[in-house]
Amino acid sequence: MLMLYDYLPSQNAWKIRVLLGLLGIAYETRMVSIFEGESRTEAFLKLNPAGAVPVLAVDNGQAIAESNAILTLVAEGTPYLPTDRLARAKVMQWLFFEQYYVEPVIG
Ligand SMILES: N[C@@H](CCC(=O)N[C@@H](CS)C(=O)NCC(=O)O)C(=O)O
Repeated sequence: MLMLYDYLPSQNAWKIRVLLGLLGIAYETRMVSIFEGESRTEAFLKLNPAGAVPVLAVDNGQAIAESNAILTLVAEGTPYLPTDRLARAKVMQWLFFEQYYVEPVIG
């Protein structure tokens, strides 16, 4: 079962929740109190050395961080991540746009 390390006010974690929900993928949630230092514990830093949510732990114990990397992992093989090169690059265009122009302002 997928495990999402989450923090409810996080817009980056929200994106993961939305996609998992749209695809009907079952997952478990572990809340991380980022303002209480839970994202800076030794255990959490092993999951994501950047000390931030979201993190998605997959079945084999590996974990992936960075919301848009998680989105592409989850979206692979679905219409949300096309195989056509140009269409796929267009998805990447908006994912990079979001991280550069939108996310820092909200953060
Ligand atoms: N670029 C990262 C940003 C992750 C991020 O900044 N997460 C925030 C919550 S939205 C966080 O966990 N901050 C805790 C900290 O930096 O200590 C992503 O897209 O996942």
